[in-house]
Amino acid sequence: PNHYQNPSESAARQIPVTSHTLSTRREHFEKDFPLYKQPVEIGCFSLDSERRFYNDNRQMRYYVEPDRNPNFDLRDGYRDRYRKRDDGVKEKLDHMLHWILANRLKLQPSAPSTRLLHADFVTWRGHLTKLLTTPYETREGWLLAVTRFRGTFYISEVETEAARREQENRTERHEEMMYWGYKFEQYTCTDDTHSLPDPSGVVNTNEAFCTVVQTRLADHKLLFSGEVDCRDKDPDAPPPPSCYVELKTSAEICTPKQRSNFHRFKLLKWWAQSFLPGVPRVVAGFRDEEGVVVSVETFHVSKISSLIRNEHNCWKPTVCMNFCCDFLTFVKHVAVEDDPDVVYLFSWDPRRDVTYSIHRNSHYSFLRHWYIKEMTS
Ligand code: 0WD
Ligand code: CA
Repeated sequence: PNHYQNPSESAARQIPVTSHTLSTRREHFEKDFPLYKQPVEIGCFSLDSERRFYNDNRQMRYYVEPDRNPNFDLRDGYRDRYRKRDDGVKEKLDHMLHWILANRLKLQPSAPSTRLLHADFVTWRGHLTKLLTTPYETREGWLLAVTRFRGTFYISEVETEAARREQENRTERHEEMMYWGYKFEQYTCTDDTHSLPDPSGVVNTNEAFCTVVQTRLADHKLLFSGEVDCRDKDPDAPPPPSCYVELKTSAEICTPKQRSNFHRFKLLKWWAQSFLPGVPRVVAGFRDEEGVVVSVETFHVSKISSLIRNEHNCWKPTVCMNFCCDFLTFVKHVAVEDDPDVVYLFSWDPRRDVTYSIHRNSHYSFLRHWYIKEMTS
């Protein structure tokens, strides 16, 4: 089953919000799979080598299928051909806000109303991925800031203290391994449909192509954006997001224990990330300890959940989607004040419930003045 449904298949669903916390225990979310409409791409944008925004697909790349056993050296160029994005700059929702302003007309319902966007939630795909995997996450908590503005809930992540420490204390080995994923993209992508990949170039992680999709999870209308690695280069391929391909690297699997861990942890993250925007394929490069890709395998997102069924005590898509759905319902109940200066900060640590706190005119505020001004006029 691909798990995308038509609206008619949905039953009336309600969660009782009886307290000021939300449980994340798996057994609470073992219910029928909620309605999740097939995501529709309503736009896209690009970020260039200096992280400048363009309301178009100029950074789109095309997938070139590699050899099944390619021997790609992922360490090549780390010292001399790597321009790393400054991860100290917190961009929050800024690129999405730019996209919304550039596409206001597309987004406004025909009848004028006080509710300007045809969306209940605006966020990054990556934030939703974190919500989907929460019932199974045992290591990293999260902080999500929510602001209700003109009827729409904007969700933007806040870096946790633990994540900040981890970022500051990365080992040289870890820094280099973060490069490997981008290097794999360079071995398998081209800028146009008629040339071959050029691994001799510079890897610049400022560059990005992002899709903007609209969909619905039960009664929550979602508008979110996610970075897309590349697309099928066949002009007759299905339209976006069905032609998109997600690229990943992972350690080579040599033992049953490694295979089980791969199924239980990595495939969960890969499934959640690609299922959300409707990306159907994940191409994985398996690399050895020296950073050499020794094999390449394609995973069809619709088949991932059946691949893992034999795994003892494994994750379930329905738990992920029901938790996300119930969290969004919780947010709607909690974030009642419609004010761009108010942030409801939702906080979660593994083995705990979700809690929240309220902050007015604080450093958590993330909606920009230029955005508020434009959307209020
Ligand atoms: O400032 C922030 N806290 C964030 C900014 C958090 C998450 C995303 N972003 C922005 C950036 O503008 C980036 O271009 O979102 C874009 C990517 O958003 P997403 O698709 O929602 O993020 P996610 O699904 O977590 O990651 C997709 C890819 C990653 O690929 P892999 O295969 O490793 O999952 O986006 C890249 C990375 O290549 N990526 C990021 N790029 C810029 N800033 C970030 C980030 N913080 N995180 C992942
Ligand atoms: Ca990727």
